[in-house]
Amino acid sequence: MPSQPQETVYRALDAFRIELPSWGFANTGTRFGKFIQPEAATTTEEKLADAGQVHQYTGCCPTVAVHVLWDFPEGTKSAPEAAALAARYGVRIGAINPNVFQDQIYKYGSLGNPDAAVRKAALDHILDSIEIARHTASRDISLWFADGSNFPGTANIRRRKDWFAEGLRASHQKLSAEMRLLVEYKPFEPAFYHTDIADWSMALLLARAAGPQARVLVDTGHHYQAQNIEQIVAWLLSEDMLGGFHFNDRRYADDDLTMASIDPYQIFRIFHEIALFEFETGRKADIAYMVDQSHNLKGKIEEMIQTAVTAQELYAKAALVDHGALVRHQEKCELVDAEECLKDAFATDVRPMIREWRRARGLPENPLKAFRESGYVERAARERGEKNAAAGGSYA
Ligand code: RM4
Ligand code: MN
Ligand code: MN
Repeated sequence: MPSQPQETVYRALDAFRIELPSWGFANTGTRFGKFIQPEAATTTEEKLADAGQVHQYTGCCPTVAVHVLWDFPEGTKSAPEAAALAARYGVRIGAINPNVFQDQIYKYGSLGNPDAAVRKAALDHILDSIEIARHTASRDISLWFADGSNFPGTANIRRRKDWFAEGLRASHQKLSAEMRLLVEYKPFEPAFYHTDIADWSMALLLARAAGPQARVLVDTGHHYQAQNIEQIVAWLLSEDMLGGFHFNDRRYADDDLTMASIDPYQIFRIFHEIALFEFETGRKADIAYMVDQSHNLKGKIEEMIQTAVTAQELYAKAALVDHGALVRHQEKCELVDAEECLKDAFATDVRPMIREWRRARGLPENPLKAFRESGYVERAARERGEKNAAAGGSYA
């Protein structure tokens, strides 16, 4: 018979899924160059195969987010093949990420571009992405815009806001009933003076302007230092506007380091706000948990397994908070007791319970070890090494 905390952990983990990014499996770098890993994925098929490995050993990553330009070179035509490949490797295509920041036409923006023809091109690409989502049975269209400006006075901030609202509204009209538009924000980079969707409240206003199926996407790396991210999460939950997360960690800016590698308590506090919301409302928050990191030195698949396992641990810890006691302590302003509810749960070593859960679900107790023993990395390095070396590490 599982003990009561054990049952809580089982229930939490049975319900927890986290989506992997296809772009996290290919060689990427910093703006100074790339360090090549011979085993990294070189094609969409290889990205899906590698993501399938993470799911096989952790059991909690059944879907893979894709970037249209990088994974669907022929747009909608590539969709059936990608969906079939995903199935072959035991995963499904998850969120569709339009790419309206790479083409030359987007030099001065996409939906916020002063040129109506460019705005239309961006909108058309988003509409194509929605079409792709229909083919892949994906629920979420995940929108991140690089739009902004670099010097004061060079862009009409108000007009661009209106163009964004217009473009998002037009995109929303094409959604099927079960789809969602997720609007991501980011304070700076690549634009360094103003970014059109710079924070959660701008994303919230634009999501509201877009229509009832639009929500806000919180990328944990997209905040200023010291910003209280869990408060943003609590507010979005209370407004029923939290659509999903891009998890990663950071020390300085949008560093895209491994989730919870720098500050695990941050992710725990986010999960805690969600668990408390679910406890108080009695309903499950409808949130897409996704990873958005593309670290370039650790082994890609190992890093994703590490991420999934850490996410499970922190999610389980948050489930262990004694919510009844916490609410009572909060009401009486018993500050130390209230805070201790969080600290107790965070300090609990959930790993033995998670090992038990894995055993009960037919998963390896130590996913990283099992993956290492499979020899997959060595095989991939042999098969992909030459292709990766030929691609080179330079941007020149
Ligand atoms: C951004 C943001 C988006 C990602 C792009 C490539 O910083 O996090 O989610 O798709 O990078
Ligand atoms: Mn992101
Ligand atoms: Mn980012």
